[in-house]
Amino acid sequence: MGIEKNSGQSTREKSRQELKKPPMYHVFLLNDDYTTMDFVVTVLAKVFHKSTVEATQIMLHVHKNGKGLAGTYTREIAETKIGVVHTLAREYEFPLKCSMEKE
Ligand code: TYC
Repeated sequence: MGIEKNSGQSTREKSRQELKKPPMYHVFLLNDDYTTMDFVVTVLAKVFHKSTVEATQIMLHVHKNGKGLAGTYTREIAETKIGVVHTLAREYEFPLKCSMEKE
């Protein structure tokens, strides 16, 4: 807060750092034998903002193939989403897990 130091850059100029897009991370849901299909669809809808149709498609893809993409985010957001999913899963006593991979 308060008076900013003048960096010597005009308002129009942006540093290389500011222009660079942040690294992005894919968040994957992993299959298991115990988490209910309904719970996975609810998680995809509430945490990853998927429609019921898309959430169901992703859940069935994970069920058949072992893992599936839930979304792609900056590192902090990806880590937060994974934390939310793992906390919810623990609360409801499901072993549902997520993983993340740099894009
Ligand atoms: N395989 C689970 C079942 O048959 C369903 C499931 C789907 C679990 C996706 C996890 O990420 C998952 N109840």
